[in-house]
Amino acid sequence: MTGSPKKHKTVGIDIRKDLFGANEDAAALNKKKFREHGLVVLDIMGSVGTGKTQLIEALCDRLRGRRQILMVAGDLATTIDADRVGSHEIDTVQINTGTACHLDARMIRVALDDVDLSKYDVVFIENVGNLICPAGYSLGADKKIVVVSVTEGPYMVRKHPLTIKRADMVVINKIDLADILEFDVDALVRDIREVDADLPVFRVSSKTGDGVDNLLKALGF
Ligand SMILES: Nc1nc2c(ncn2[C@@H]2O[C@H](COP(=O)(O)OP(=O)(O)OP(=O)(O)O)[C@@H](O)[C@H]2O)c(=O)[nH]1
Ligand SMILES: [Mg+2]
Repeated sequence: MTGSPKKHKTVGIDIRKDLFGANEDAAALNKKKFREHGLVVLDIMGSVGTGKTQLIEALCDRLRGRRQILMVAGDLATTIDADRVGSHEIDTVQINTGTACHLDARMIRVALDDVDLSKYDVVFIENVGNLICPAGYSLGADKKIVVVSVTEGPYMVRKHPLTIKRADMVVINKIDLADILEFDVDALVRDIREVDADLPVFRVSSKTGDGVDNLLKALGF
């Protein structure tokens, strides 16, 4: 062979680093803004139908007159959850994500850009219903709360250990249905303990109100 060898260029692109790195930066900015306004911000995630909205409604009812609340609803296409929480005289901001299975920090920034955050003490963010995508995206919230419920079957925690690992709290919801469904709540708690022995776990029925006051207390309200 004659001539100089061809030059080859190899570029390593770490998609995870680029994507998640940009999100982490945006989340840090959100966090700074939330701190400036003295807000408590909770990112509530969980599979479809575990009771995220019902839990937020229960928390809002108990905080009525004590805290000014804003709810941010993440949903692919509808305003159903925002309307439900709005019917409790709570201000809401809807984010329709279209095809995205999670909220990200930039969406939160854009959605809250023209909102006067000084009016509020607490922001409940309801993430898009699933147990996979939301866990990887920080929003700048103080806590990530994962809601699992007894209607999803016994394997949710074992199948989604990473989501549990990234949570600050787990709510086991719909405990009012545990006996009817012959659901072993203690076994689910053990599964959670396997992933993180110290993770705070709350047994709640957002419907009957059981355990909601305990959760509020743990949240510092
Ligand atoms: N029995 C019982 N039903 C509940 C409880 N919490 C929620 N539900 C019911 O479960 C269904 C789903 O509740 P949602 O609050 O809409 O659940 P979600 O997690 O917000 O659902 P998506 O936003 O669609 O992901 C509704 O029919 C609720 O009334 C509970 O603690 N006990
Ligand atoms: Mg909902």
